[in-house]
Amino acid sequence: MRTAAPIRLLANGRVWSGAVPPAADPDCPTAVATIAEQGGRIVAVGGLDELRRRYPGTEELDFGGRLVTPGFIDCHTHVVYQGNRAGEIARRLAGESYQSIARAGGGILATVNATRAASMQQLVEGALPRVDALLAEGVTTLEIKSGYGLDLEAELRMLQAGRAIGAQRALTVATTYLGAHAVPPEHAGDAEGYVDRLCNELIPAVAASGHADAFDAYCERVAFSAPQVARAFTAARAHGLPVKLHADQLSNMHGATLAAQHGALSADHLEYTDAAGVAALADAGTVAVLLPGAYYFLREQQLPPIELLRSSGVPMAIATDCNPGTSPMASILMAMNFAAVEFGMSTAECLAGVTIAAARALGLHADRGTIEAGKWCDLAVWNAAQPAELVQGIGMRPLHQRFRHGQPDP
Ligand code: DI6
Ligand code: FE
Repeated sequence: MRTAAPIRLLANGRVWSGAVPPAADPDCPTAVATIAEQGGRIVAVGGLDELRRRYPGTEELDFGGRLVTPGFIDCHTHVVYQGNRAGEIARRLAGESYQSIARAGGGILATVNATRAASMQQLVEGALPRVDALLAEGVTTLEIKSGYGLDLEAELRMLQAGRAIGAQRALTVATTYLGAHAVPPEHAGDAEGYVDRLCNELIPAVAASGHADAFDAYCERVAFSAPQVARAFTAARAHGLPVKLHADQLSNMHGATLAAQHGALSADHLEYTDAAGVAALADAGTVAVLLPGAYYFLREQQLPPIELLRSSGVPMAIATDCNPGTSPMASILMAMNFAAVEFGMSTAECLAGVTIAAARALGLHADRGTIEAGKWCDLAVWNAAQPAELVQGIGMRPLHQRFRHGQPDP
């Protein structure tokens, strides 16, 4: 006979559950509560006395009145890559644009060359310091994109590296096949030919491998046009991969509308998205993923339409976009701080942005992103009394402890 897993009471936390939307919860209120955990799941949230009566004789752990939030979710990263592009910062500070560096063979293609030359093990080892920095800030779910391989073998190696990272750390990894990130060198000047290959060979093979949970594309003048992305999205969805889009980052390519038309999980960046794009996102239920690290690092001037997204009820997620070229930032707390300072997002929006909205951007909101019975017991316990401290500070290392599926980090 199998015995049920024991129940544990995680007592005396100052809990921000994330279950109330930011618009209805602008002050991010917390309540002292106890979380009952069994088999990695939350089975109840309530008062300690009540839960002691309901589950007598169970093990108890005391949070000492610390702030407890859902484990953070970084829903847009490129942490798997090889090489570095540190040389580009001097060129950009001297006035060269990101687009012109990309056209001259730098940018994404520079990382593609280094990534193609790396083994799966080298990719994992290269990514782990970045991943560990995110874990040290309470991240329990991490999206990892491919897109620096661009041929079948190298893309599969990147995706498998993502899966291996999820196996080597107490972490859920969602992998995304970023097959339309740049036109690979073999197809230079022939984006259409590459998109044909993507639709006919690469997407079917990657989908069949089971190594990708979603498909992503970069819709930009330096990357792919809206009609090219539309073709790739149609193929991806036909092969069972939900889609996401790097949309309207550097120019208004009507990417938000395109993403919404394809029922995308998320449209990401959105600096140049117009009112029609926001309305399309709202209608489709597509999440807006805001990436203030890239905005900061590229010294962008065009702010994403935050007020319009807010008033239209589009869920807003916040992610690091951790990548070697445009957002070399492995800090989810810094992304939240930038979202507040640069984009004017409220504390409640910043918190929701890295929890429930981020879960939604990955299609994983049914079982993570809030502290509620039935969800995974993924928690971050903070040396803080109130959520605003997490948004306000920079470099403060406020994490006390992380719980993933009910298990505390050692
Ligand atoms: N995400 C991306 O994938 C591109 N920009 C962004 O914000 C390019 C990343 C790179 O330059 O490597
Ligand atoms: Fe990105």
